[in-house]
Amino acid sequence: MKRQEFINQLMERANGTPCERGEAFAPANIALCKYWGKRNAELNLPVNSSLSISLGSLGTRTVVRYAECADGVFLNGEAAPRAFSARVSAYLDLFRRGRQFFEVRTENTIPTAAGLASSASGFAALVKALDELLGWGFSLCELSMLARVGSGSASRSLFDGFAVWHMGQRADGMDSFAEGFSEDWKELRVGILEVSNAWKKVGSTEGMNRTRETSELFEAWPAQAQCDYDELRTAIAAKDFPMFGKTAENNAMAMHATMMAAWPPLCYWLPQTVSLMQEVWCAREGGLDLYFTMDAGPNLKLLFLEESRAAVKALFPMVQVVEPFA
Ligand code: 2P0
Repeated sequence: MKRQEFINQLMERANGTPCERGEAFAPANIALCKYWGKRNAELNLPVNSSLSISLGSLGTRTVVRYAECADGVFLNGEAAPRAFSARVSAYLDLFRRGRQFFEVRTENTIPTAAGLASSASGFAALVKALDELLGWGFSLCELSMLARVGSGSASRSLFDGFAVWHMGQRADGMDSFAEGFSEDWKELRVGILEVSNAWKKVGSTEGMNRTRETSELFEAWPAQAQCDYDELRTAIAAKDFPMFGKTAENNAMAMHATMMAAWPPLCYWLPQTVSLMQEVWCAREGGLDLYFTMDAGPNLKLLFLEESRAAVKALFPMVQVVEPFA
């Protein structure tokens, strides 16, 4: 099935009222059980379910209006880089009626493309804004499927707190959507350690495809991810922080292992990434309840509880602490 057919199928359910403009915010999300590998690249259907935590007020705010004779895409107040605009316009193509154009103004409160999941908050904010502008009146489940087509991880950015993205089984992707879940964890903290905010050389889409096609270790990934997904759900329900942290960190390391075994090899880490990881391990040996996760980039996201905040701050003075359930 083509992307356009999938969208058309969903659009048959639209029944809202259009507006002159649409505006929305969506949070960035950090996967604790990662999405890595597609069973269908056209529809962004994953080989495993994933689970994430959203970052509260860190994310993307987007305003969409109609434009006269061409799309205008703006990022943080300036004309967006060509690759960024092209990706947004290609996505808008899925929804245009005739010669219809859009102005998209998007502001990020997180570095773009530094592995801080800004394509996730970007596409999630865009579909929410389009829902208002074009009057679809969709549910969050339906919006998550639209966001998924833009970028897989965007499906999870429709929600605050914890979210799961069900991989689904159907070939048409109609059962591959995300949803929030009711558990919260007030004491949970995410600490962002930025190593670099440079644009990455190999994007996630290419990275995933290369890993799936060439990495011997990838065969083991879907089963491990399913296992980690189940353990994280159990750890969250029981508020078992050591189990939660260990599972998330191990899941991230396993994902990176699959990439390193790809050809050409794929390593998103920089020397400073590795030294920060070693500092975390050393602090943990010293009794600090501290774990990390990492996405397709060099930055670390620390996982800890409020009670460890002072110790974490002392160890990493540059850490940006996020309270996901504030
Ligand atoms: C995640 N990542 O679960 C994983 C962990 C990166 C590492 O989802 O090809 O930008 O647009 O569907 O969503 C990044 O992948 O990829 C990502 P596409 P996306 O957050």
